[in-house]
Amino acid sequence: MSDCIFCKILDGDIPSNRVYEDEHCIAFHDVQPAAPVHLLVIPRKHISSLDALTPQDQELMGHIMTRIPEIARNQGLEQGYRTVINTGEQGGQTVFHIHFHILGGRQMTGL
Ligand code: DGP
Repeated sequence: MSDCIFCKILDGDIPSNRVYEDEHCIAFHDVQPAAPVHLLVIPRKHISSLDALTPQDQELMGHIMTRIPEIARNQGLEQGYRTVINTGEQGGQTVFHIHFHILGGRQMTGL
């Protein structure tokens, strides 16, 4: 998607601080961190949001979910972390390329 910020990050057209990558996904630091450690994990495939998932994406989503603990551990989040997926405007989604937030490095409160 030519106008997608995260596709541009994937292509290297927008710089990012990558901490993980494989053939299906990458993880990088969020530019507006809401916690001492705030990472975003995104699939290489452009999928706009949870709402746009199809059955064909099941394996890809499972792959990302099973990589998250390893990514979090490698960033020192052995004490725990929060994962968030915002969906749609009212869900607080601002970038329409599906992404998993990983937040940690402090006590998470509320929801
Ligand atoms: P959300 O609100 O759930 O759609 O989260 C989008 C996140 O993406 C938000 O926390 C800020 C982050 N973000 C937006 N633009 C960039 C960027 O160019 N680089 C990085 N690293 N993060 C970005």
